Amino acid sequence: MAEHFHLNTPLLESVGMSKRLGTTVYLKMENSQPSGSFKVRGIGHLCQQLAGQSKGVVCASGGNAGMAAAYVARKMGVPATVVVPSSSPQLVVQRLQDEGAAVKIVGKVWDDANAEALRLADSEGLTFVPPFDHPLLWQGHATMMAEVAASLGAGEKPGAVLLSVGGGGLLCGVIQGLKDVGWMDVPVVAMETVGADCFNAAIKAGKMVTLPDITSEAKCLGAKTVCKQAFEYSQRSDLTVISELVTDRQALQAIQTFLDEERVLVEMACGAALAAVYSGLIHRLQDEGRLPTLLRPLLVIVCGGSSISLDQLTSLKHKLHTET
Ligand code: PLV
Repeated sequence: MAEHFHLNTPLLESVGMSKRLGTTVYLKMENSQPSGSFKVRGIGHLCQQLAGQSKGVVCASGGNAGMAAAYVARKMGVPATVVVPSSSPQLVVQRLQDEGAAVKIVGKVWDDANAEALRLADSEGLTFVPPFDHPLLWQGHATMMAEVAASLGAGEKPGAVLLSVGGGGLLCGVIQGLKDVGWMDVPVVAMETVGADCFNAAIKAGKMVTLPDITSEAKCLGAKTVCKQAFEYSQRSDLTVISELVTDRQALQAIQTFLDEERVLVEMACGAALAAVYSGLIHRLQDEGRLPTLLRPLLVIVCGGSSISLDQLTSLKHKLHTET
């Protein structure tokens, strides 16, 4: 079996973003992973540890964790079942099936699908693959930061890391990776969309909270409750985690600008992070003194995502411009 399933992804300099921010912006191109997102790092690692002798894996997903589970399971020769909520577009269901997974559509949002996946794991004896809440996932995601450190070379260190938060697995993995390479003092800007903002809501409340519903179009950020480890990191005084929100419209605008400037199409979950640069939020954080004015290079995790196509982009444009 392969040593691992993920690739060492390119670290690209973005001319357009660098020009906007007045500092170098690096893009960690996780969209170019097999299965289309960073998820294969953590899920590959978890499955190697837990699913070797498995009669099958089951994963509940907004889409991308499922894509990674299906890919890894196919490579391991193990059957995969992916449970998605009805909010996942048909194109995601199709891509999961093309990847060889059996797909079940259960419930309205990810939390509903997850309850069904847990039930199936129990009743069918399948290995449960969580999309964001497991130390093995964070360990797998952490490899991203070791790669960035190697690509940047000695002496160069990012001024901040920009990423998206759904259930918080990527955040936990990146923080773990920052620890591993000795960059604990690097602030992390954690982005969500309004309506898929469980991390921001927990920070505001000062405790873990469960959102009543997911109303954002960034369905892959749509966990109602953030994982406990992510919340705990946000409360620590030796780490800087800045939680911010953008609207769906800003995330959509960011996808389009990114497509134009970088010629890469990513989904809304990723657009949330990109929007921090394009909407001027990073500048605002600098003005407010929450990020240094003379920022060292900004590292953007381009988390990717399969839940997008030109048709899907067009339908999002119609939906978000006519609704309000
Ligand atoms: N998506 C999860 C959880 O959905 C999933 O099942 O695929 N960027 C992309 C493209 C993602 O797919 C996700 C998570 C994230 C960012 C956020 O990662 P997290 O959940 O580890 O914070 C409900």
